[in-house]
Amino acid sequence: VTAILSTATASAGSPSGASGTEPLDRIVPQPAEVRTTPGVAFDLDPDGALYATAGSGDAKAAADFLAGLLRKPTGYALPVRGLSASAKPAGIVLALGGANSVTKPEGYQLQVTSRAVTISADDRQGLFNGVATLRQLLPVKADRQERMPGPWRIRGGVISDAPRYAYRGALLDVARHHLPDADVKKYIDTIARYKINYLHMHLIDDQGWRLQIKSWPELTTIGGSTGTGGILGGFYTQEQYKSIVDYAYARGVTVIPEIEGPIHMHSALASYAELNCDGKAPEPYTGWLNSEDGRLCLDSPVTYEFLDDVIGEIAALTPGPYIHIGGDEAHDLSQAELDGHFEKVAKLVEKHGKKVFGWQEAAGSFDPATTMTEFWTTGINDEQVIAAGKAGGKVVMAPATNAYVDMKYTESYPEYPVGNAWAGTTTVADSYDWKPEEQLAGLPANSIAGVEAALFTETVFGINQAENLAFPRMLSIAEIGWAKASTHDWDTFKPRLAAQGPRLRESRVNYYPSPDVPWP
Ligand code: TNX
Repeated sequence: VTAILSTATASAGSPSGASGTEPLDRIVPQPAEVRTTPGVAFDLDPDGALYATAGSGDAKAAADFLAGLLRKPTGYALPVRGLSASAKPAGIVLALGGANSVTKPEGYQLQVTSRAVTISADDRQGLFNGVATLRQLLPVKADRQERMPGPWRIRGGVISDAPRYAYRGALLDVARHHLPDADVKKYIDTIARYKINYLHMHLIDDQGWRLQIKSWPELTTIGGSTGTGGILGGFYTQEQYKSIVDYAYARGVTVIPEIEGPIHMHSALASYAELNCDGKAPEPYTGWLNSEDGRLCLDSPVTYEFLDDVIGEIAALTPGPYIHIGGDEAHDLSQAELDGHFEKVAKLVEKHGKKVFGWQEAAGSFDPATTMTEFWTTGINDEQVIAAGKAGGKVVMAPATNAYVDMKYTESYPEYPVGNAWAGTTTVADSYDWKPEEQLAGLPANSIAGVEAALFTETVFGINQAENLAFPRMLSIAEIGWAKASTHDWDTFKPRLAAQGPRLRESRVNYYPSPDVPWP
């Protein structure tokens, strides 16, 4: 066993594997600034501890998260202790605010000396981002879910880092096929490693309603009973949803729930007759394309009483700032119908204390200054999206041609019907080969909030297939969202991406070993 383990570790390591450390330039996403201190390394002490800024729940949360990751593979106790302002302890230090001020939102400084590993940040996200980087400086065996022999050595140096964009998202469609909560958490584990900070949960669509709403219980008993192709129905109780939200927060990820509308709502219409214009509930829908009977009854006051209840319950369960109100593909509605619907929904979202996020089809119907828009293609509402950007609105770029990770990698991927192809095939190189600021001519660059990798799941049956499509392409999107535009280069990205293979493998992430990438 030892021989196998050491082979795995050596093959995953660097050319400088002799010193037993990971190089500082093998990180995804690429940090803003990296300086190695030659000849210096930190060894984790079997009796060592973590120190978190005393009185800071955020520093303690980041330290608890890191300690929780390290205890199993190291077998060390790694207690988390309070750090007073003047102390300079040996060990791993998580310092919020104070001397090493970083000042950029979500930024951090990670310093490794022979005595201490110090992550300093000015905000909670910064600490979690520093932890994500530190994980990639640890030997690959740190990702093993069993005790491994030391040493646990980290190369000396300083990394100063901050993201290019504030929004780095992953859309996970749990509506087309339900994904059990434990699998959603595993997905969160993986995206958090790469500093993805928003999980956009596509909770509702024609084929399934996945979140328990206590005031409208049939949404889940009927609307949640099935999925695309008639399989993988299911839903999250409010407790399960809360536990997903908490799990994400404990890893630096904010959940954004999406409810759809005015189309893509067949699962609601199938659950309650009174939501239908003709007062009759259709059968649940299990087809692969959009339902033709999935449009809300826009003239009925019941529709908006219903949405008020739903948005109210979701808002109460969701600490994050946004509720995504869908809006995509409502091609058959007039602009007046769209405006009327989105204005009412936006009011409800605001009434329940949240900010509005919506697909680009809704852009012209909102107050651009207070809403966030999600771009997925050119040719729909382009002028309104540009106008929103010019008026101070923020836009998230999720171009289907590059960032929809439900697209097949190649035409022969795989032999069975997993993956869509309507936006073309998307190799790993393609997922990296795009620029947020070049997607929509005329959109001001400073209106771009960030990027999102979307995994729609009509063709995805469970976590193994979800992971195979999402990874490694998610890492391309993470890199585009985080790293400086000036370091964007496939040839230097490729080996950094390759180095993640062994880590993903140790974590049992079923990534696609694309031939684009020189995996070790
Ligand atoms: C388009 S683009 C959709 C989804 C589908 C997806 C499949 C957009 C916001 N909507 O309803 O699931 O394509 O790739």
